[in-house]
Amino acid sequence: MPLQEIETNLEYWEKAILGASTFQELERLKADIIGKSGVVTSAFKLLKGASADQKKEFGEKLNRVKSRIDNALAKQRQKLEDYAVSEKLKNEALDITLPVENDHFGGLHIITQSLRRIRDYYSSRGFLVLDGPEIETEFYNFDALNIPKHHPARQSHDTFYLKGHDGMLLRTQTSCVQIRAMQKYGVPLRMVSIGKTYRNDQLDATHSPMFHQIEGLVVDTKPITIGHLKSELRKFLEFFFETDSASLRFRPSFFPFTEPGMEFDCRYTKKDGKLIISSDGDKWIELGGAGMVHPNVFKSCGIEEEVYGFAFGLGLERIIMLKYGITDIRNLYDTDQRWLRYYGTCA
Ligand code: FA5
Repeated sequence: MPLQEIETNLEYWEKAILGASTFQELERLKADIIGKSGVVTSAFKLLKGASADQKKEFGEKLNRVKSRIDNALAKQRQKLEDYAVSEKLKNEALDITLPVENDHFGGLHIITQSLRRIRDYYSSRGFLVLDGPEIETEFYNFDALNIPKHHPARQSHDTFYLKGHDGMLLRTQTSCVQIRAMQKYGVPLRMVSIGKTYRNDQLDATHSPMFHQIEGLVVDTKPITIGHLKSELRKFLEFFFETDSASLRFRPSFFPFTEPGMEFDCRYTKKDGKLIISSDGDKWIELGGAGMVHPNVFKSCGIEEEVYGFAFGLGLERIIMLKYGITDIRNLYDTDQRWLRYYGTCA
């Protein structure tokens, strides 16, 4: 094809390229115009026998034509690719309005369900429901709780310390939130905190290196007694275990942040292999620790006036296990769908 004809055809070819609706059409046009035996390629070949001046003049013109064809091809290729992607996305989009094929919906884990129930219970009774950091300082986890350095109680909590961060640790108890709360809100105060705690305990049927604790604290300038503590714990256990008669007993124990300190047990009975919390029970089961707040704890929170208070702490997993007859704490962290479904965690 003579060069003049090539130049006149240029716009026509560009239009054809930019109108191509498939990759095949585009490839065919490319082959016809600039492919091995395409018209433009053939015209280049004709230049071989031309004079130097002709080579220069026609060569430049042909190069210009080729470059416009290349541009048009690239532009249309991009357009077709974009279109293909958007079509693919459109076709692959999830239509969430379609009915699901089975009825296995997700659900809240039994720990989350219990945690929320307990928070709602305390919040409806006027307690502040607070959270604290899981990465704590030695001050909040130990010092302020009257557990000085080298005190044996520090060793009894097998603590995870943070490498390279002096004095930072994963909290071993939620009692640190007591301190933060007294510092922030002062007295009077009624608070609970439920959250994760960590200890370097060997994983077995009743111990996990990560578990949840429930912490409660009531402080006032008016006298508060062990009687108040006992009544508060009884109310909570009746609520949690859904019984109208829980019976509690205290046994002396030692927590450096309480004076006196005690552990509390609850009466239970076994019926058809299930444990029932009831004041008619003939056995006792240990549930947690409690006591009257030690004066040194008030001091470390900057409280100088005469105040009274009690505190208690228990393990969430342990009371869930008792309530639902779960014999191995590890089941709570496994992802066995049948187990989860059985305990109402997924439908
Ligand atoms: C404490 O941690 C005290 N801070 C509780 C307290 C609060 C006492 C306020 C007095 C006043 P203790 O180390 O006993 O106490 O732990 C409390 C509960 O956490 C235990 O009764 C148990 O139910 C649970 N617990 C402890 N270690 C583990 C573990 N490794 N796995 C699961 N639960 C655990």
